Amino acid sequence: MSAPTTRLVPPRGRVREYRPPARLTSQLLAARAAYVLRGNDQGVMTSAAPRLYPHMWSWDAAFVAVGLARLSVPRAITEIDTLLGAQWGDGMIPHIVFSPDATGYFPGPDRWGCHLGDVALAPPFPATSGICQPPVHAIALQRIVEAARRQGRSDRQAAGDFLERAWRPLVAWHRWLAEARDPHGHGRVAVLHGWESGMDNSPRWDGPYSRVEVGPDLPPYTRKDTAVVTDATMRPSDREYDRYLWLIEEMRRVRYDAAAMYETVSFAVEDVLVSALLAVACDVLADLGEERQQPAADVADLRGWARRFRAGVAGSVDPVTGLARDRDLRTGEWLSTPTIAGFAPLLCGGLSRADEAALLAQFEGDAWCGHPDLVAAVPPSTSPAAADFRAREYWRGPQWPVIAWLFHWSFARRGWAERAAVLREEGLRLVGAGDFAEYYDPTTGEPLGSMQQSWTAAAVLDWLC
Ligand code: 2M8
Repeated sequence: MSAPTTRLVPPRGRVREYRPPARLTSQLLAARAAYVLRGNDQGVMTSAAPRLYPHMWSWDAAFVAVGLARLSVPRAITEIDTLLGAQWGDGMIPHIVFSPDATGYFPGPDRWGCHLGDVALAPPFPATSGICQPPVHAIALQRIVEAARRQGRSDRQAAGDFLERAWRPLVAWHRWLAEARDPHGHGRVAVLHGWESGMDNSPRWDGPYSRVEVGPDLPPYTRKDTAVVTDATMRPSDREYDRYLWLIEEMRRVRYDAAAMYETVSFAVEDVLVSALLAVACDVLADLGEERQQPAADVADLRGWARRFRAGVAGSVDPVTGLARDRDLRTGEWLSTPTIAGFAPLLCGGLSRADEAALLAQFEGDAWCGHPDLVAAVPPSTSPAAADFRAREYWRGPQWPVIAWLFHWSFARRGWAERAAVLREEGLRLVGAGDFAEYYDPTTGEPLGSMQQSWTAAAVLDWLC
Protein backbone atom coordinates (compact mmCIF):
# COMPACT_ATOMS: atom_id res chain seq x y z
CA MET A 1 0.00 0.00 0.00
CA SER A 2 1.40 3.42 -0.87
CA ALA A 3 1.44 6.34 1.55
CA PRO A 4 -1.76 8.29 2.11
CA THR A 5 -2.13 11.22 -0.23
CA THR A 6 -4.12 13.58 2.00
CA ARG A 7 -2.20 16.87 2.03
CA LEU A 8 -1.72 18.63 5.33
CA VAL A 9 -3.31 22.07 5.13
CA PRO A 10 -4.60 24.39 7.83
CA PRO A 11 -8.26 23.84 8.65
CA ARG A 12 -10.74 26.18 6.99
CA GLY A 13 -13.73 27.77 8.61
CA ARG A 14 -12.16 28.93 11.86
CA VAL A 15 -14.46 31.87 12.36
CA ARG A 16 -14.09 32.86 15.99
CA GLU A 17 -11.99 32.49 19.05
CA TYR A 18 -13.32 30.40 21.85
CA ARG A 19 -11.89 30.21 25.34
CA PRO A 20 -12.95 26.94 26.95
CA PRO A 21 -14.18 27.13 30.55
CA ALA A 22 -12.32 25.23 33.25
CA ARG A 23 -12.60 21.43 33.32
CA LEU A 24 -14.71 19.89 36.03
CA THR A 25 -13.34 17.23 38.34
CA SER A 26 -14.12 13.69 37.23
CA GLN A 27 -16.51 13.26 40.10
CA LEU A 28 -18.50 16.35 39.23
CA LEU A 29 -18.47 15.54 35.53
CA ALA A 30 -19.88 12.06 36.18
CA ALA A 31 -22.52 13.47 38.49
CA ARG A 32 -23.57 15.99 35.83
CA ALA A 33 -23.68 13.28 33.19
CA ALA A 34 -26.01 11.24 35.38
CA TYR A 35 -28.12 14.35 35.94
CA VAL A 36 -28.43 14.86 32.16
CA LEU A 37 -29.61 11.30 31.60
CA ARG A 38 -32.11 11.59 34.42
CA GLY A 39 -33.34 14.90 33.05
CA ASN A 40 -33.89 13.39 29.58
CA ASP A 41 -35.61 10.29 30.98
CA GLN A 42 -39.25 10.07 29.93
CA GLY A 43 -39.92 6.92 31.97
CA VAL A 44 -39.33 4.06 29.52
CA MET A 45 -37.34 6.01 26.93
CA THR A 46 -34.66 8.66 27.01
CA SER A 47 -34.99 11.52 24.56
CA ALA A 48 -31.86 11.92 22.47
CA ALA A 49 -31.71 15.58 23.54
CA PRO A 50 -34.16 17.76 25.41
CA ARG A 51 -35.42 20.15 22.74
CA LEU A 52 -33.83 19.24 19.43
CA TYR A 53 -34.56 15.49 19.59
CA PRO A 54 -37.44 14.86 22.03
CA HIS A 55 -37.92 11.19 20.99
CA MET A 56 -35.93 7.94 21.05
CA TRP A 57 -33.37 7.40 18.30
CA SER A 58 -32.20 3.87 17.61
CA TRP A 59 -28.42 4.12 17.89
CA ASP A 60 -28.66 6.84 20.51
CA ALA A 61 -30.75 4.44 22.63
CA ALA A 62 -28.00 1.82 22.46
CA PHE A 63 -25.32 4.27 23.59
CA VAL A 64 -27.66 5.65 26.23
CA ALA A 65 -28.15 2.12 27.57
CA VAL A 66 -24.36 1.74 27.83
CA GLY A 67 -24.31 4.82 30.07
CA LEU A 68 -27.43 3.88 31.99
CA ALA A 69 -25.94 0.47 32.77
CA ARG A 70 -23.43 2.32 34.96
CA LEU A 71 -26.28 3.86 36.95
CA SER A 72 -28.97 1.19 36.94
CA VAL A 73 -28.95 -2.13 35.10
CA PRO A 74 -32.78 -2.43 35.13
CA ARG A 75 -33.19 1.07 33.66
CA ALA A 76 -30.69 0.28 30.92
CA ILE A 77 -32.65 -2.88 30.12
CA THR A 78 -35.90 -0.89 29.93
CA GLU A 79 -34.35 1.41 27.34
CA ILE A 80 -33.59 -1.43 24.95
CA ASP A 81 -36.88 -3.19 25.72
CA THR A 82 -38.69 -0.03 24.62
CA LEU A 83 -36.70 0.11 21.40
CA LEU A 84 -37.25 -3.57 20.63
CA GLY A 85 -40.95 -3.10 21.36
CA ALA A 86 -41.06 -0.90 18.25
CA GLN A 87 -39.31 -3.41 15.98
CA TRP A 88 -41.01 -3.99 12.63
CA GLY A 89 -42.44 -7.35 11.61
CA ASP A 90 -39.55 -8.04 9.23
CA GLY A 91 -36.88 -7.38 11.86
CA MET A 92 -36.02 -3.75 11.11
CA ILE A 93 -35.39 -1.59 14.16
CA PRO A 94 -36.72 1.86 13.22
CA HIS A 95 -34.51 4.88 13.53
CA ILE A 96 -37.01 6.91 15.59
CA VAL A 97 -39.50 5.68 18.16
CA PHE A 98 -41.83 8.61 18.72
CA SER A 99 -42.73 9.51 22.25
CA PRO A 100 -46.49 9.97 22.53
CA ASP A 101 -45.81 12.79 24.99
CA ALA A 102 -43.54 14.93 22.84
CA THR A 103 -44.04 17.07 19.78
CA GLY A 104 -41.51 19.53 18.50
CA TYR A 105 -39.59 17.45 15.97
CA PHE A 106 -39.94 17.43 12.23
CA PRO A 107 -40.46 15.09 10.40
CA GLY A 108 -42.88 13.64 12.95
CA PRO A 109 -45.10 10.53 12.76
CA ASP A 110 -47.59 11.99 10.28
CA ARG A 111 -44.92 12.91 7.77
CA TRP A 112 -43.52 9.36 7.94
CA GLY A 113 -47.02 7.87 7.86
CA CYS A 114 -45.88 4.47 9.12
CA HIS A 115 -48.54 4.11 11.80
CA LEU A 116 -51.49 4.92 9.59
CA GLY A 117 -52.35 1.31 8.79
CA ASP A 118 -51.18 0.79 5.22
CA VAL A 119 -47.59 -0.06 6.15
CA ALA A 120 -48.04 -3.75 6.86
CA LEU A 121 -44.86 -4.37 8.86
CA ALA A 122 -44.87 -1.32 11.13
CA PRO A 123 -46.31 -1.68 14.63
CA PRO A 124 -49.55 0.25 15.18
CA PHE A 125 -48.03 1.62 18.39
CA PRO A 126 -45.66 3.27 19.10
CA ALA A 127 -45.36 5.41 15.99
CA THR A 128 -41.98 5.05 14.29
CA SER A 129 -40.03 6.32 11.32
CA GLY A 130 -39.60 4.01 8.32
CA ILE A 131 -35.81 3.74 8.08
CA CYS A 132 -33.06 2.35 10.32
CA GLN A 133 -29.75 3.38 11.91
CA PRO A 134 -26.38 1.71 12.60
CA PRO A 135 -26.63 -1.66 14.42
CA VAL A 136 -24.85 -0.98 17.70
CA HIS A 137 -27.46 -2.61 19.92
CA ALA A 138 -25.56 -5.83 20.61
CA ILE A 139 -22.83 -3.62 22.10
CA ALA A 140 -25.42 -2.28 24.56
CA LEU A 141 -26.51 -5.80 25.44
CA GLN A 142 -22.91 -6.82 26.08
CA ARG A 143 -22.28 -3.78 28.28
CA ILE A 144 -25.45 -4.44 30.26
CA VAL A 145 -24.42 -8.05 30.87
CA GLU A 146 -20.95 -6.88 31.90
CA ALA A 147 -22.28 -4.19 34.23
CA ALA A 148 -24.63 -6.73 35.83
CA ARG A 149 -21.68 -9.03 36.56
CA ARG A 150 -20.33 -6.38 38.89
CA GLN A 151 -23.69 -6.01 40.66
CA GLY A 152 -25.78 -8.21 42.94
CA ARG A 153 -27.77 -11.31 42.10
CA SER A 154 -30.97 -9.55 41.08
CA ASP A 155 -29.20 -7.46 38.40
CA ARG A 156 -27.43 -10.57 37.12
CA GLN A 157 -30.76 -12.36 36.91
CA ALA A 158 -32.39 -9.38 35.17
CA ALA A 159 -29.57 -9.21 32.61
CA GLY A 160 -29.78 -12.97 31.99
CA ASP A 161 -33.54 -12.76 31.42
CA PHE A 162 -33.04 -9.77 29.19
CA LEU A 163 -30.53 -11.62 27.05
CA GLU A 164 -33.03 -14.48 26.65
CA ARG A 165 -35.79 -12.17 25.40
CA ALA A 166 -33.57 -9.82 23.34
CA TRP A 167 -31.84 -12.67 21.53
CA ARG A 168 -34.42 -13.38 18.85
CA PRO A 169 -35.21 -9.72 18.08
CA LEU A 170 -31.51 -8.91 17.75
CA VAL A 171 -30.76 -11.91 15.53
CA ALA A 172 -33.80 -10.95 13.41
CA TRP A 173 -32.47 -7.39 13.14
CA HIS A 174 -29.06 -8.54 11.97
CA ARG A 175 -30.67 -11.02 9.56
CA TRP A 176 -32.80 -8.23 8.10
CA LEU A 177 -29.74 -6.09 7.51
CA ALA A 178 -27.85 -8.97 5.89
CA GLU A 179 -30.75 -9.99 3.67
CA ALA A 180 -32.78 -6.87 2.88
CA ARG A 181 -29.81 -4.51 2.70
CA ASP A 182 -27.23 -6.76 1.09
CA PRO A 183 -29.34 -8.97 -1.15
CA HIS A 184 -26.46 -9.68 -3.53
CA GLY A 185 -23.98 -10.63 -0.81
CA HIS A 186 -21.44 -7.84 -1.35
CA GLY A 187 -20.67 -7.80 2.37
CA ARG A 188 -21.74 -4.16 2.66
CA VAL A 189 -25.00 -2.81 4.07
CA ALA A 190 -26.92 -0.41 1.84
CA VAL A 191 -28.30 2.76 3.39
CA LEU A 192 -31.20 4.36 1.54
CA HIS A 193 -31.11 7.71 3.30
CA GLY A 194 -28.21 9.66 4.76
CA TRP A 195 -30.07 9.49 8.09
CA GLU A 196 -29.60 5.72 8.08
CA SER A 197 -25.86 6.22 8.34
CA GLY A 198 -26.31 8.41 11.42
CA MET A 199 -23.94 10.89 9.74
CA ASP A 200 -26.64 12.83 8.00
CA ASN A 201 -24.78 15.49 6.01
CA SER A 202 -21.32 13.95 5.89
CA PRO A 203 -19.44 14.92 2.73
CA ARG A 204 -19.43 11.17 2.04
CA TRP A 205 -22.97 11.68 0.77
CA ASP A 206 -22.52 14.82 -1.32
CA GLY A 207 -22.10 12.88 -4.58
CA PRO A 208 -25.08 10.55 -4.08
CA TYR A 209 -27.29 13.41 -2.84
CA SER A 210 -26.37 15.56 -5.82
CA ARG A 211 -28.09 12.94 -7.95
CA VAL A 212 -31.33 12.99 -5.93
CA GLU A 213 -33.83 15.01 -7.91
CA VAL A 214 -36.50 16.50 -5.74
CA GLY A 215 -39.90 16.08 -7.41
CA PRO A 216 -42.21 19.07 -7.92
CA ASP A 217 -44.80 17.32 -5.74
CA LEU A 218 -42.73 17.38 -2.54
CA PRO A 219 -45.35 18.36 0.06
CA PRO A 220 -44.53 21.64 1.79
CA TYR A 221 -42.93 21.54 5.23
CA THR A 222 -41.46 23.72 7.95
CA ARG A 223 -38.22 22.76 9.66
CA LYS A 224 -38.12 22.79 13.44
CA ASP A 225 -34.44 22.04 14.05
CA THR A 226 -33.27 25.51 13.08
CA ALA A 227 -35.62 27.04 15.64
CA VAL A 228 -33.66 25.16 18.32
CA VAL A 229 -30.13 25.43 16.92
CA THR A 230 -30.39 29.02 15.76
CA ASP A 231 -26.95 29.17 14.13
CA ALA A 232 -28.09 27.56 10.89
CA THR A 233 -24.51 26.87 9.78
CA MET A 234 -24.32 24.11 12.41
CA ARG A 235 -27.18 22.21 10.75
CA PRO A 236 -27.77 20.81 7.26
CA SER A 237 -28.93 23.36 4.66
CA ASP A 238 -32.51 23.75 3.36
CA ARG A 239 -31.40 22.26 0.07
CA GLU A 240 -30.18 19.19 1.93
CA TYR A 241 -33.45 19.00 3.85
CA ASP A 242 -35.47 19.04 0.61
CA ARG A 243 -33.61 15.92 -0.44
CA TYR A 244 -34.04 14.26 2.95
CA LEU A 245 -37.78 14.86 2.74
CA TRP A 246 -37.99 13.78 -0.87
CA LEU A 247 -36.47 10.40 -0.03
CA ILE A 248 -39.15 9.90 2.62
CA GLU A 249 -41.74 10.66 -0.06
CA GLU A 250 -40.23 8.02 -2.34
CA MET A 251 -40.32 5.47 0.47
CA ARG A 252 -43.90 6.27 1.47
CA ARG A 253 -45.01 5.74 -2.10
CA VAL A 254 -43.80 2.10 -1.97
CA ARG A 255 -45.21 1.72 1.56
CA TYR A 256 -41.73 1.15 2.95
CA ASP A 257 -41.50 -2.23 1.24
CA ALA A 258 -37.85 -3.21 1.78
CA ALA A 259 -37.28 -4.80 -1.64
CA ALA A 260 -38.96 -1.96 -3.52
CA MET A 261 -36.98 0.60 -1.56
CA TYR A 262 -33.70 -1.11 -2.33
CA GLU A 263 -34.52 -1.03 -6.04
CA THR A 264 -36.14 2.37 -6.41
CA VAL A 265 -35.13 4.97 -3.83
CA SER A 266 -32.84 7.47 -5.53
CA PHE A 267 -30.21 7.40 -2.76
CA ALA A 268 -28.65 3.96 -2.25
CA VAL A 269 -25.11 3.61 -0.93
CA GLU A 270 -23.17 0.73 0.58
CA ASP A 271 -22.08 2.20 3.90
CA VAL A 272 -18.74 0.91 5.05
CA LEU A 273 -19.08 2.09 8.67
CA VAL A 274 -22.51 0.51 9.13
CA SER A 275 -21.11 -2.66 7.57
CA ALA A 276 -18.19 -2.73 10.00
CA LEU A 277 -20.55 -2.18 12.91
CA LEU A 278 -22.74 -5.03 11.72
CA ALA A 279 -19.70 -7.32 11.56
CA VAL A 280 -18.65 -6.39 15.11
CA ALA A 281 -22.20 -6.58 16.44
CA CYS A 282 -22.65 -10.06 14.96
CA ASP A 283 -19.48 -11.26 16.69
CA VAL A 284 -20.42 -9.63 19.99
CA LEU A 285 -23.86 -11.23 19.88
CA ALA A 286 -22.44 -14.61 18.87
CA ASP A 287 -20.00 -14.49 21.81
CA LEU A 288 -22.87 -13.81 24.20
CA GLY A 289 -24.95 -16.53 22.59
CA GLU A 290 -22.22 -19.12 22.96
CA GLU A 291 -21.70 -18.16 26.57
CA ARG A 292 -25.44 -18.34 27.33
CA GLN A 293 -26.37 -21.44 25.29
CA GLN A 294 -28.44 -19.73 22.62
CA PRO A 295 -29.36 -21.74 19.49
CA ALA A 296 -26.24 -22.95 17.64
CA ALA A 297 -27.86 -22.24 14.27
CA ASP A 298 -28.27 -18.55 15.18
CA VAL A 299 -24.69 -18.35 16.38
CA ALA A 300 -23.50 -19.91 13.11
CA ASP A 301 -25.52 -17.38 11.10
CA LEU A 302 -24.09 -14.51 13.13
CA ARG A 303 -20.52 -15.73 12.60
CA GLY A 304 -21.21 -16.07 8.89
CA TRP A 305 -22.49 -12.48 8.63
CA ALA A 306 -19.54 -11.23 10.67
CA ARG A 307 -17.14 -12.87 8.18
CA ARG A 308 -19.07 -11.63 5.17
CA PHE A 309 -19.27 -8.00 6.29
CA ARG A 310 -15.68 -7.93 7.56
CA ALA A 311 -14.57 -9.10 4.12
CA GLY A 312 -16.84 -6.54 2.44
CA VAL A 313 -15.28 -3.74 4.47
CA ALA A 314 -11.74 -4.93 3.75
CA GLY A 315 -12.64 -5.22 0.07
CA SER A 316 -13.62 -1.55 -0.03
CA VAL A 317 -10.19 -0.24 0.94
CA ASP A 318 -8.71 2.28 -1.47
CA PRO A 319 -5.26 0.95 -2.48
CA VAL A 320 -3.96 4.52 -2.74
CA THR A 321 -5.15 6.09 0.54
CA GLY A 322 -5.63 2.95 2.64
CA LEU A 323 -9.07 4.21 3.74
CA ALA A 324 -12.24 2.15 3.39
CA ARG A 325 -14.79 3.50 0.94
CA ASP A 326 -18.56 3.62 0.53
CA ARG A 327 -20.03 2.64 -2.81
CA ASP A 328 -22.85 4.36 -4.65
CA LEU A 329 -25.20 1.59 -5.75
CA ARG A 330 -26.93 3.79 -8.31
CA THR A 331 -23.74 4.60 -10.25
CA GLY A 332 -21.43 1.79 -9.09
CA GLU A 333 -18.70 4.26 -8.13
CA TRP A 334 -16.52 4.15 -5.03
CA LEU A 335 -16.70 7.25 -2.82
CA SER A 336 -13.30 8.32 -1.55
CA THR A 337 -14.01 11.41 0.58
CA PRO A 338 -11.70 11.18 3.62
CA THR A 339 -14.14 10.92 6.53
CA ILE A 340 -14.09 9.01 9.77
CA ALA A 341 -15.87 6.13 7.99
CA GLY A 342 -12.59 5.39 6.21
CA PHE A 343 -11.34 3.88 9.46
CA ALA A 344 -14.13 1.29 9.54
CA PRO A 345 -11.66 -1.64 9.29
CA LEU A 346 -10.18 -0.63 12.64
CA LEU A 347 -13.56 -1.43 14.19
CA CYS A 348 -14.10 -4.84 12.66
CA GLY A 349 -10.65 -6.08 11.65
CA GLY A 350 -10.03 -8.03 8.46
CA LEU A 351 -6.95 -6.22 7.08
CA SER A 352 -3.44 -7.64 6.87
CA ARG A 353 -1.19 -6.66 9.78
CA ALA A 354 0.76 -4.24 7.62
CA ASP A 355 -2.32 -2.53 6.21
CA GLU A 356 -3.88 -2.29 9.65
CA ALA A 357 -0.71 -0.76 11.10
CA ALA A 358 -0.66 1.79 8.26
CA LEU A 359 -4.31 2.65 8.88
CA LEU A 360 -3.70 3.07 12.61
CA ALA A 361 -0.74 5.33 11.86
CA GLN A 362 -2.98 7.40 9.62
CA PHE A 363 -5.68 7.57 12.32
CA GLU A 364 -3.15 8.94 14.78
CA GLY A 365 -1.25 11.01 12.24
CA ASP A 366 -1.19 14.66 11.15
CA ALA A 367 -4.27 14.52 8.96
CA TRP A 368 -6.48 13.07 11.71
CA CYS A 369 -6.23 12.78 15.51
CA GLY A 370 -2.70 14.20 15.47
CA HIS A 371 -3.55 17.30 13.42
CA PRO A 372 -1.66 20.16 15.10
CA ASP A 373 -4.73 22.42 15.32
CA LEU A 374 -6.93 20.00 17.25
CA VAL A 375 -7.81 20.80 20.84
CA ALA A 376 -8.28 17.12 21.68
CA ALA A 377 -6.77 14.12 19.89
CA VAL A 378 -9.99 12.31 19.00
CA PRO A 379 -11.09 11.74 15.42
CA PRO A 380 -12.93 14.59 13.70
CA SER A 381 -15.83 13.53 11.46
CA THR A 382 -13.90 14.73 8.40
CA SER A 383 -10.15 15.15 8.07
CA PRO A 384 -9.07 18.73 8.88
CA ALA A 385 -6.65 18.31 6.00
CA ALA A 386 -9.43 17.72 3.47
CA ALA A 387 -11.02 20.31 1.22
CA ASP A 388 -14.47 19.34 2.52
CA PHE A 389 -13.63 19.98 6.17
CA ARG A 390 -15.93 22.45 7.97
CA ALA A 391 -15.12 22.90 11.65
CA ARG A 392 -18.66 23.76 12.82
CA GLU A 393 -20.97 22.02 10.37
CA TYR A 394 -22.46 18.97 12.00
CA TRP A 395 -21.01 15.81 10.39
CA ARG A 396 -18.67 17.78 8.10
CA GLY A 397 -15.83 18.25 10.54
CA PRO A 398 -16.78 18.50 14.21
CA GLN A 399 -15.70 15.92 16.76
CA TRP A 400 -18.48 13.78 18.21
CA PRO A 401 -17.71 12.37 21.67
CA VAL A 402 -19.89 9.35 20.99
CA ILE A 403 -17.75 8.45 17.99
CA ALA A 404 -14.62 8.78 20.12
CA TRP A 405 -16.32 6.41 22.58
CA LEU A 406 -17.09 3.93 19.79
CA PHE A 407 -13.47 3.82 18.65
CA HIS A 408 -12.33 3.66 22.27
CA TRP A 409 -14.60 0.67 22.90
CA SER A 410 -13.47 -1.06 19.70
CA PHE A 411 -9.80 -0.48 20.39
CA ALA A 412 -10.19 -1.88 23.91
CA ARG A 413 -12.04 -4.89 22.48
CA ARG A 414 -9.27 -5.49 20.00
CA GLY A 415 -6.68 -5.46 22.77
CA TRP A 416 -5.20 -2.04 22.03
CA ALA A 417 -5.42 -0.90 25.64
CA GLU A 418 -3.03 2.01 25.39
CA ARG A 419 -4.71 3.46 22.32
CA ALA A 420 -8.10 3.04 23.97
CA ALA A 421 -6.82 4.86 27.06
CA VAL A 422 -5.63 7.80 24.93
CA LEU A 423 -9.04 8.14 23.26
CA ARG A 424 -10.74 8.08 26.65
CA GLU A 425 -8.36 10.71 28.05
CA GLU A 426 -8.70 12.96 25.00
CA GLY A 427 -12.47 12.44 24.79
CA LEU A 428 -12.76 13.58 28.39
CA ARG A 429 -10.63 16.62 27.57
CA LEU A 430 -13.17 17.56 24.88
CA VAL A 431 -16.22 17.28 27.14
CA GLY A 432 -14.52 18.32 30.38
CA ALA A 433 -16.49 21.53 30.92
CA GLY A 434 -19.72 19.56 31.32
CA ASP A 435 -21.93 20.90 28.50
CA PHE A 436 -22.46 17.42 27.03
CA ALA A 437 -22.73 18.95 23.59
CA GLU A 438 -23.79 16.99 20.57
CA TYR A 439 -20.52 17.86 18.81
CA TYR A 440 -17.50 20.15 19.18
CA ASP A 441 -15.44 22.44 16.99
CA PRO A 442 -12.15 20.50 16.77
CA THR A 443 -10.06 23.64 16.37
CA THR A 444 -11.43 25.54 19.38
CA GLY A 445 -13.24 22.97 21.51
CA GLU A 446 -16.44 25.02 21.38
CA PRO A 447 -19.55 22.97 22.19
CA LEU A 448 -22.00 22.98 19.27
CA GLY A 449 -25.46 21.77 18.29
CA SER A 450 -27.65 20.57 21.10
CA MET A 451 -26.48 20.72 24.72
CA GLN A 452 -27.33 17.96 27.25
CA GLN A 453 -27.19 15.43 24.45
CA SER A 454 -27.94 12.03 25.99
CA TRP A 455 -25.34 9.95 24.17
CA THR A 456 -22.58 12.39 25.08
CA ALA A 457 -23.52 12.07 28.75
CA ALA A 458 -23.70 8.28 28.38
CA ALA A 459 -20.19 8.10 26.88
CA VAL A 460 -18.83 10.18 29.73
CA LEU A 461 -20.51 7.98 32.33
CA ASP A 462 -19.03 4.88 30.79
CA TRP A 463 -15.60 6.48 30.70
CA LEU A 464 -15.76 7.67 34.30
CA CYS A 465 -17.70 5.06 36.28
C1 2M8 B 1 -29.10 13.37 14.01
O1 2M8 B 1 -30.08 12.95 13.06
C2 2M8 B 1 -31.43 13.38 13.06
C3 2M8 B 1 -32.17 12.59 11.99
O2 2M8 B 1 -32.14 11.24 12.28
C4 2M8 B 1 -31.62 14.85 12.78
O3 2M8 B 1 -30.66 15.56 12.47
O4 2M8 B 1 -32.77 15.31 12.87
C5 2M8 B 1 -27.84 12.51 13.75
O5 2M8 B 1 -26.74 13.04 14.43
C6 2M8 B 1 -28.08 11.07 14.19
O6 2M8 B 1 -26.91 10.32 14.08
C7 2M8 B 1 -28.61 11.01 15.62
O7 2M8 B 1 -28.96 9.68 15.91
C8 2M8 B 1 -29.82 11.93 15.81
C9 2M8 B 1 -30.25 12.03 17.27
O8 2M8 B 1 -29.15 12.32 18.09
O9 2M8 B 1 -29.54 13.24 15.34
